[in-house]
Amino acid sequence: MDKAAKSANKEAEQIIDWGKAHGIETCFDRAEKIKPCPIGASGACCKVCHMGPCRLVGKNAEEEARGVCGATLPTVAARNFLRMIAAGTAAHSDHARGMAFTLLAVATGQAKDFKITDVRKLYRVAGYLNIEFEGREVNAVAKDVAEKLIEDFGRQRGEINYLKRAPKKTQERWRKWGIIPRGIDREVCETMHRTHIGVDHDPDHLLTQGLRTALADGWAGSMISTDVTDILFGTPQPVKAEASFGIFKKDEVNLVVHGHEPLLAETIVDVVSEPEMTAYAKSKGAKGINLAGMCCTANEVLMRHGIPTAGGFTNQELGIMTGLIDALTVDVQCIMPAIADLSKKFHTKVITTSEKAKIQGAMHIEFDEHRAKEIAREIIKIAIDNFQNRKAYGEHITEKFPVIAGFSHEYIEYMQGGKWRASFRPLNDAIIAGRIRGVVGLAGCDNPRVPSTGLHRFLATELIKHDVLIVSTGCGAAACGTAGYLTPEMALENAGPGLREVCEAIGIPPILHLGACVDNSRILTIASAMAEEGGLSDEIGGMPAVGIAPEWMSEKAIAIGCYFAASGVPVIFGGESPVEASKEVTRILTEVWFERFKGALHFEPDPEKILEMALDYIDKAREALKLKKYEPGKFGAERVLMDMAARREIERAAKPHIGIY
Ligand code: NFS
Repeated sequence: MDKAAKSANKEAEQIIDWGKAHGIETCFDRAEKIKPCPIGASGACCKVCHMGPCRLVGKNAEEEARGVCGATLPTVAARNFLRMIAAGTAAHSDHARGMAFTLLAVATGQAKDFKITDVRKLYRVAGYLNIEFEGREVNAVAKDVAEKLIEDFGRQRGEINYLKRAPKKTQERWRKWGIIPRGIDREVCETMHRTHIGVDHDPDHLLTQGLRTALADGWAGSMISTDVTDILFGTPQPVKAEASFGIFKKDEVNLVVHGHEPLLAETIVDVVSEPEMTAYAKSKGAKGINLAGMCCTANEVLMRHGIPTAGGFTNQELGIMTGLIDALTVDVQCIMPAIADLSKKFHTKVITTSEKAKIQGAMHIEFDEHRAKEIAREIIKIAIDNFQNRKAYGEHITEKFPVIAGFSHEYIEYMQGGKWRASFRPLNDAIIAGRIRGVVGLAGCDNPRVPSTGLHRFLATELIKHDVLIVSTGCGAAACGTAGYLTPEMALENAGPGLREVCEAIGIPPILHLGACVDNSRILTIASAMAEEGGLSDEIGGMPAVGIAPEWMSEKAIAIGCYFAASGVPVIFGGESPVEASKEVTRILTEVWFERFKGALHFEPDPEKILEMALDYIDKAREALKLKKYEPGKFGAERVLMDMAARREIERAAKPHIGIY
């Protein structure tokens, strides 16, 4: 990895250089200009009241520093950290709220442009919620499911619905330490209350509430979002698509969907190929309409429809700088406000679409699920009309890479035995035998403060080389996709011998693209299924599994890291620690959480060390589970993996046409 580069993505670097030559500033330049404030960055600045901000610095700061109110450094660092968890949880969960209310609107006939696409998934979710579904109208079941899920937001007492999807032992740990969330809004509200001046001052007590809030994100907000999106738009299964800037077409209208909530994007997918849309595009001199995605919205439509992706967070300005985007819709989260001004230098129309989010200088067309198609058509027409305004200005890139995406947990189960023998047994057996050393969840943002996407790329290649299977989401998955890593060939060329064998037998890439950031909840489901399958740990804690977010920057990432830690997964984040200033808080996040939950949250800027720590966690977990010591190329006994041919044989004998799970 070239540490001096702004991006590890060659094509991105090419656009950045073009920008430099043309005097165009991007997040990469701003990151260079604005150095992080070392006091705030390490968690030592308290600005929760107006007697401050108090900067708790100096020699022996941990022991002596006090704010005007007397708050100690551990209190301040913990409070700052908690507020990040609350904001992250609020973001994922507010997105989920929108999805749940849309499901309700569909079930009650008020959102005619949407339908229940995956009835099987609806029934599966109804099953989790103890809702009767056999012999009932689909919409009646959907209404009950939506209402039950909506309860999770405003519940004041009791426990979130999906708690019981976690292994019993994991639940017991949560109960013992009092971190079972009651309702999402209640936990976010209480966290904001406790961190107000003069309320909760005990760092451990504060951080325990942080975990309760984070669990409300992972096991409620994010999981609800994943489930409802699958119900409305289909549970993903592998699709072939393309990634990087070369996906934009010179002779077609390029419309890009960027942000997080998939409702508008799905509707655009639905109507974009209507004959009148194509005819309109042709009437304006374009050959057709090319729909593409950016950030997590891209992941949503990539894995369900094979819509190509231009990449993750740091690619959003660069996409505009190709000069080829005619319109870019945005909704909520991870949208750089800089794109509104930047777009003025090109012909791109930036369209904000959420009632919650506007950017000065951007066009605003508010999405409303009750007249979704009408709005989607309006937006497509704006893009088409703008095609004629395209100038030659911009750095055109032709490079693009094939990707395979769409590994839902249901598909992962299916691929290990087909419809009739779907299970997690082969994966557990491969881990037991040492063919697969362990599993890493590679997730989170990409970041202009490091060679962007470079840490993801480095860790992805190194981990698979060491026989670690990767499940990836969000911008982590986009970083792998735009590097050309999400293909089965990647296994042949780069994976260790054991992982390669497994990938070849099942026909999968060594890096599985699981979806958007909210789909980190799929990893929780997979870990729970592995615990239930037996032979490894009987809870999520203790599995040879690690979470890594090497380039994180958003508060959502912190919430995710914490819900994995509370669920029993050691997590390693890149970059400097936001609680660096307090030894006590750092000890709680690492040692204390590990003792209580078998999970932890570390911050480590050096990617080589991240790799070392991850492998060490995996090997120690293998040792504690008394599994065969991992040795490259030497495997223990295991059940024979069912290969594609054998699986097809069973299916052919059973039924001519088969769907997944
Ligand atoms: Ni998640 Fe980071 Fe944003 Fe998605 Fe990308 S930046 S934490 S991956 S787009 S939410």
